Amino acid sequence: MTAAKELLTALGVPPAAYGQGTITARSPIDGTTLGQVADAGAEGMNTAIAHAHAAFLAWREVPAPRRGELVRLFGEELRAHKSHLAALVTLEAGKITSEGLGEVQEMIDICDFAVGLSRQLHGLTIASERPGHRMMEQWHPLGVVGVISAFNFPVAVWAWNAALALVCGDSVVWKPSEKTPLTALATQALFERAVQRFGKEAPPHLSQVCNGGAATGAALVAHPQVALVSATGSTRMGRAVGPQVAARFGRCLLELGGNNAIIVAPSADLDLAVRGIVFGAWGTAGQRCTTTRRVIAHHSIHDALVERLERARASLKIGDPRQPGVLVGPLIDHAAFEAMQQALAQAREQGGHVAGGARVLGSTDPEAYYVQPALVQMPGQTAVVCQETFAPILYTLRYETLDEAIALQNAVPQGLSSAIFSNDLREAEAFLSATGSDCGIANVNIGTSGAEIGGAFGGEKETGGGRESGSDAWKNYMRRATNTVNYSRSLPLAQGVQFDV
Ligand code: UN1
Repeated sequence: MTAAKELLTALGVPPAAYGQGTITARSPIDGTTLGQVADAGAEGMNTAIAHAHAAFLAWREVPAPRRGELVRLFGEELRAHKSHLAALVTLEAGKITSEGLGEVQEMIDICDFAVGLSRQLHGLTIASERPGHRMMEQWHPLGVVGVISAFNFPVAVWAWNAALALVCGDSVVWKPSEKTPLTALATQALFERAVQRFGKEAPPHLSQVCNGGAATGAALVAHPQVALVSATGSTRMGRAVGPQVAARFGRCLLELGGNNAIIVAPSADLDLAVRGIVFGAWGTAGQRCTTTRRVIAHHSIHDALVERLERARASLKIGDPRQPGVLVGPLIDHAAFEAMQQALAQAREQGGHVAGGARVLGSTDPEAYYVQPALVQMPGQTAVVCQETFAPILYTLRYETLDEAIALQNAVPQGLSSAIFSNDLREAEAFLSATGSDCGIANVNIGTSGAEIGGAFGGEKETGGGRESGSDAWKNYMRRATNTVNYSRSLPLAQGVQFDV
């Protein structure tokens, strides 16, 4: 409690903001209560959206490079408070220290990206078929952007959305995970500081946070004035959100479950592969949507690889994520632990050989859920392997031909991230080709997690199809207008249509 209070105070959050309310923030490190936060509820959410819409109407008139200046100032606040916010991420989400810092670094990086972008929000000029005409497209601000984020990246994923939305001229309403309300309050406080420094051009309520449960989120999803709902979480959540937003013809950006595989080919550099797999599978306690959940290894190197992975697995340091040398911190809560145990039981039933997976440190930390990472050799890609379990479980499979490996990699419902370790150019390129990996992210000789913000992030199939952060993902946050201007003295019709008046 004290540590959280110190951090929140340093980050500018007054104690009253986390002194009472129905949402309890707990640290997965030891189960202690960090604070109580109020649930905005549907009413609070609707009020926030009305305010956000008014803010949007003002903000869209501020020139984009000037909007970028606000995001630049926010990036400065993040730089200045990086260690405090990172420590709070560690406390509330259970990430190891370097990953907490990495998460805040992703926020800083997307701010930098968005600042540059604020001078590059460009449309095309397109050849018109009519003489004396010019055709072009413009990108205009879209409206209120709703962001629903998950506990595992409690602040970075919001920042990917908010930094872009703000330079694009939108306002933002954020519904964070109920499991991580405090990091959201802290981020909001830093944003408010940036607004103060920026001055009056920023309307009030430009970016707001509404903590809350299902009813609060549902109000955001249902509201006709929320032009875009960007939601990160489980496929189950996306299945509920997507159709509701579609029913009101709103826009959705979904970033849902992954079931990411690494193919290890005979020519692979096994040192690299082991390093990539160990971090990808067991780092972050398996709680990234980009976590490596499957290894598909060529039969000629399978046993050697598994042996090395098992050695690495057994030597990983599990425990308090603030301690140096720890790679595997706690699972977020008891439900996550139960889900992991259930998946391991199913894996055994389906013919798997399980190493690890047991609870540890239960006697010293009875209210925290630390587990040994699990390595599970499977006889085939059974039902349990096809589902995403948000825990450090790695399934291994064998293959004979690359076609077979790619078919296995693609034969799951999710399509987020994927990788091949191979020093054979033909294999690597085949994996990246149209007939290769069907994922939104496909890598060669690096793991499945830890994507940089400069690329578009997201995936296909049950991952939801959304793309956020880099590349041209900004287009999600704007509306496109096609404009044709006639500067001639006649009115020719398109497609050569003639008519007389
Ligand atoms: C997530 O787990 O929701 O690629 C996002 C990565 C991070 C983002 C993960 N940059 O692992």
